[in-house]
Amino acid sequence: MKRRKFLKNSGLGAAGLMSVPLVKGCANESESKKEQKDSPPVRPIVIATWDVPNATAKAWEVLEKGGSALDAVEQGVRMEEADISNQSVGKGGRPDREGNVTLDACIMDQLGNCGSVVYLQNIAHPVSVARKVMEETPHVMLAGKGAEKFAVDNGFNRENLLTEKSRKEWEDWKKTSKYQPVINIENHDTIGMLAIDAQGNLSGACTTSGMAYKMAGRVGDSPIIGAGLFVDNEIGGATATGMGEEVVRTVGSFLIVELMRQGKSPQEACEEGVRRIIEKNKGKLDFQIGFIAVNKNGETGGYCIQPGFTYRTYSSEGHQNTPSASHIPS
Ligand code: SD4
Repeated sequence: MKRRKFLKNSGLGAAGLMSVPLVKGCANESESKKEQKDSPPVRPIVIATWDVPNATAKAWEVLEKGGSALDAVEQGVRMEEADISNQSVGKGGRPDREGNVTLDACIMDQLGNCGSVVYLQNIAHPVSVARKVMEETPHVMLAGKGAEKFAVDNGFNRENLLTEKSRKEWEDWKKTSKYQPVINIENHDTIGMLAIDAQGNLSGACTTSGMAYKMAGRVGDSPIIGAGLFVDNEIGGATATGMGEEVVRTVGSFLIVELMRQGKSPQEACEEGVRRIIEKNKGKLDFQIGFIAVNKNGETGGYCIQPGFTYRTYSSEGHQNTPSASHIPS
């Protein structure tokens, strides 16, 4: 679909979507028309943590073809899961301290449905397994061996996710075994993605191999609904990257969506989310957290503790990588 046609459809999608409840709820037709005029038009957009142009381009391609936000975020983050040069996500991810690559991911749609996998091994696309959990099971989260079995039963192939590069780095790390989470790993880290489609619906996904050389069994924020990701179709969505333990402690993404519900802009909400983490840590800030958010109007924001975090957006206005404002100045 050509961009212009897509935009036209976006507008039509918005009008179509909004006319039903407005006509129902209004006393007369002119009131309904006024409310429709006052409602902001749908603004399809994709936003992702870090500079991941292939991922956002893929998600936008899905939206441009009239696809759903849910398909867009799944297809988008799969690009990073498949990219072995990204050692924080999917195949090629850095292992835990025992040499096992263990993946975490979640996905959430416009109806509040969600699915998640934690400590998943040998399966390259955890986000798609998370979607299957959401769509095919009565549960929200599957872990470890059970998640792997579920994936295989549903047609996913088992494969070795530890690349030679990640294995060598792990062998080197074992010489000192010093656990020191790295801030802003090569500007390429956990990927969280949010999208709004032409119908005005919001979805999000988050996927990671977690902190490199973590303890065996450790799970971070990324697959935890409310912590690493949260979407409320009436309000907006948020997602996180960085030290997962700190995001879990503040239920960061849920907090940011609730702050937007109270009237904060996505930028203000991300800043407040980071401020809460800073407050809890009383000045000890030797770690990174980055939040991004989008509201129902397609406005975006991002904020982090340490300089160096960026996020990428793709909309009808074009695509760009934006350096996030940070608590600690650059
Ligand atoms: C985690 N938030 O597992 C993820 C990983 C990450 O920098 O973003 N690492 O805690």
